[in-house]
Amino acid sequence: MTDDLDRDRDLDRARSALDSADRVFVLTGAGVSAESGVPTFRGSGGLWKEHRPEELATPQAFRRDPRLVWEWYGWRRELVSKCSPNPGHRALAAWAHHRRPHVRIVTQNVDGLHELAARSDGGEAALPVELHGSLFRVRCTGCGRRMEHRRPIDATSPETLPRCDACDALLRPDVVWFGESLDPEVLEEAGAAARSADVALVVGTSAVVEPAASLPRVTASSGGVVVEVNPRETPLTPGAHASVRGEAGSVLPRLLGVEAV
Ligand code: BV8
Ligand code: ZN
Repeated sequence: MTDDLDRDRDLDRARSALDSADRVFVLTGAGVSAESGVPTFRGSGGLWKEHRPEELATPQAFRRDPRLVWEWYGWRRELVSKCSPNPGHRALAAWAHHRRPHVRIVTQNVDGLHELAARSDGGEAALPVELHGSLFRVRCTGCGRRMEHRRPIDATSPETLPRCDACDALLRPDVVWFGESLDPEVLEEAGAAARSADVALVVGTSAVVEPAASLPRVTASSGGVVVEVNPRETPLTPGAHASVRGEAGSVLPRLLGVEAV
């Protein structure tokens, strides 16, 4: 019984903070896409469980075995391309549209689901800042050219991996791997949104990956508050103004007053 009472109390505290906020910084992680069928990284059955992260999401791994890394990203791209935004993505998109221009959605996810929700429910205001890049974009390891790329990946051999039309060098996923720096302009845009926000709404992240995990702390150290939506506690929970224990797909439509469309 207390769990429900706690959840309702946190939901009320979260709702009143958001209602009185002028500017809101939203940070999402893999949890916001869990109900769309996209596996999270560190949860049960997470991406890191079946695959060895140190083998896959680093530039060293790609240099050592580009075929294996592309096999993983090709599998993820195939899986994600069959997923749709869930009511959590869609409530965020509709709410960002309604509250524009004072809501900025920043995501650690590379699945493109916030963008899909923005296109159907939210318009420009809901297009996210993608801190870690996109599964559906590639970058040339030779000439640096970036392009959208949605074709299936043939990772049967190193010879069948995607190559650049312009310089024939190997293409790589345009995502940020561990040990790689984030795009400075992207990070600055996210940092500015966090600094100027009255509320940081943090949804579905274990808050362990830096520098993303520190962005809500930037809001707090600039005088704002942190509101969290997550079925489990995270390192951000102790300092949060409210931490709603629940799933994004059911909490966000209620919290944002945008019934699941
Ligand atoms: C950097 C893209 C400067 C690729 C990702 C030592 C050496 C080198 C670096 C470091 C080091 N120590 C620390 C670092 C920094 C490192 C880091 O943070 N490491 C961590 C692990 C300690 N960071 C970096 O390397 C970054 N770059 O710092 O550059 C630099 C340069 C050189 C040397 C040093 C520093 C780059 C980080 C980006 C890495 N790329 N992804 C890809 O996707 O394949 S990170 C990866 O983790 C994803 O992007 C993911 O989004 C991100 C965070 O994970 P979460 O999104 O939080 O997902 P997770 O599964 O963990 O949690 C899910 C949560 O959802 C849970 O809390 C769960 O309870 C909740 N949930 C579940 N269901 C639901 C739900 N919530 C709501 N509703 C539900 N239904
Ligand atoms: Zn090239």
